[in-house]
Amino acid sequence: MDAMRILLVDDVQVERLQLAIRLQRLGHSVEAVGSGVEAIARYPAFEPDLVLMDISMPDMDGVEVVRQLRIQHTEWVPIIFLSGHEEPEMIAKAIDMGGDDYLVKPVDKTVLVSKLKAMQRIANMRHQLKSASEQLRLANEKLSEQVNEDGLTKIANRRYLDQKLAEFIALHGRNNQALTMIMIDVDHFKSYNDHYGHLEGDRCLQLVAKELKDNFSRAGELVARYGGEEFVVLLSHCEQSRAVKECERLKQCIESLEIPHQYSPTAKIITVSQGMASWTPTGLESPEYVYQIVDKVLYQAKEQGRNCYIA
Ligand code: GH3
Ligand code: MG
Ligand code: MG
Ligand code: MG
Repeated sequence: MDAMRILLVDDVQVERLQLAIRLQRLGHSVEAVGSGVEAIARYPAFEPDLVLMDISMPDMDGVEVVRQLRIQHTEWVPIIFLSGHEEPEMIAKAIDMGGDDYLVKPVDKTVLVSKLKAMQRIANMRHQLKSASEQLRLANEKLSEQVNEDGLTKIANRRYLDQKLAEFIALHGRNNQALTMIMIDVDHFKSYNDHYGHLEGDRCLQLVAKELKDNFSRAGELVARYGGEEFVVLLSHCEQSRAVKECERLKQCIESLEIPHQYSPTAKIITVSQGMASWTPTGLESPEYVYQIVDKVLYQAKEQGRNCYIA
């Protein structure tokens, strides 16, 4: 039998010590207390796998102690009552009040060992269930993160962006506050792929995404991969004048990566073009509508020669 942590409660010292010694000889670690009040106090820190609870005790009887333990601790721990009485009504009442089993004193050694075994089986099952549900919880957490994450760049994906944009529009509409969207497109990226290979292209997108994420990581800022080599930065409570500065900062931080792009007619490094819009939403704009507007502005930035932003 695996060792259990057993909380033993009995007001009669001799009986308590005798039983404690027997349990210890069976290999269990025992915390023996002489009253219900002590039992309730010791229970949380001791974290028992099993409670053996005398029923007849002067200050608070065992049935009441168990009732309180069951209320205070939602996590189920098996409890076996100990009593000199073997009337069926007594047993029924004890189990009704939250006990899992009942042992008549003086406790027969064979019966004790087998009942401990039964409780241990249940306790083991409980541990397994607990760790399985913890694993499930972690897996679910990871899954819900992945649902919102772009696989290549590990930043927010389009799905998450759509959702957040709708929320931002509603919130800024309600609060009458300015919202900024910057749509970013990597310049001459097709030729980057063509010359450096698709894998290098992927690596380049990862670097650009990380740079954006590192630079726009404050509360109310969101960086997402819109698709392909296009990214979006959303800036909460951000008006035109600040937004222009953010575009300039963004331009410089991508330049500062100095990712060589020998075949770019714009510069010999990777650059981006940006289309930006700052406005106070009515709250009724659809995300699609906003993307369309900002995409048109981005197109103008491309027309103007790239590595620039248009507001
Ligand atoms: P422009 O300056 O006008 O934006 O030119 P461009 O070449 O960047 O634009 P275009 O739309 O012609 O090309 C975008 C390229 O981005 C084509 C596509 O293969 C590449 N691309 C899109 N997604 C990925 C990706 O996940 N990985 C890699 N390596 N390339 C991608
Ligand atoms: Mg007693
Ligand atoms: Mg593009
Ligand atoms: Mg491009």
